[in-house]
Parts: sequence; C-alpha cells; structure tokens
Amino acid sequence: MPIRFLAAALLAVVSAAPTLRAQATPAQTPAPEISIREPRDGATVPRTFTVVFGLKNWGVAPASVNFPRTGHFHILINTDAGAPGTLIPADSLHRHFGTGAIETTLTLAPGTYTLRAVLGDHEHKVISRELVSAPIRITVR
Ligand SMILES: [Cu+2]
Repeated sequence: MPIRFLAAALLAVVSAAPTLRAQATPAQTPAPEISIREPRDGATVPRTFTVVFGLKNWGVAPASVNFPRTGHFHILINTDAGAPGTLIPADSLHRHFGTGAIETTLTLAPGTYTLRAVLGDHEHKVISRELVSAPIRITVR
C-alpha cells in the first residue's frame, strides 16, 4: 500500500513538471559556486596539508585556455581578492594552479591563516565575486 501511494505522488510530481518548466526563464543560467571543500573551516592541519577545491555551475581549464565559463583556481592566503577584472598577483600569498588542478598541497609555517579559493580567467584576472569563496580559517600546527 505505501508503494502505491508513492507511485501516485511521483506521478503527481511528473505531471506538474511541464508547468514548472514553462515558468522558468530559458536564458537563465545557474549562478556559479566556489568553495574550499578541504580542509574544513576551523580545522587544525599539519604543516603540509591537502586543499580540495569545490566548484559548481562553472568549469575548470588550464590558464592558457580561453573558453567561456571556465577558469583556474587560486588560493589567497590572509588576503581578499580584488574587484572583478583585477589581475591576481603571483606571490607567496597568491598561489596559482594554472594546470587546471582541482586539489593541491600547501606547506605553511605554524600559525593561523585565512584561505580563500578564487577562480581566475585565462589572464589570471578575478572573474566575479561569485567566484571568490567564503574564507576559511585554519590553524597550522
Ligand atoms: Cu592564475
């Protein structure tokens, strides 16, 4: 009996789907989301640790590739990204992953740090604020 109820409920959802689709704007594209999946905010990590990037509704490409809605990751250490269109510096606080890497290892001296992931375009420029992650705070022991 519960299965029959579930089937009826599913049928109702499927029937409603064309109506829902008709209300969506066809040209609407989902907003990109960027994050640092690992380490977690507030984590304590060893001097050398893995960083895993997260990205939704956007693509990853090597720095040399100019393709719409793609970019490569950067880690910003104890600093925020500039405005969209700003060149991301290449120094100890701005690490570039121009090969298209989606995870990496970092080695930092013991202390407390704020990390942000930023997707940059093929010219290493900030694309948009949506492609600057929320900061995470970590302690390196
Ligand atoms: Cu770059």
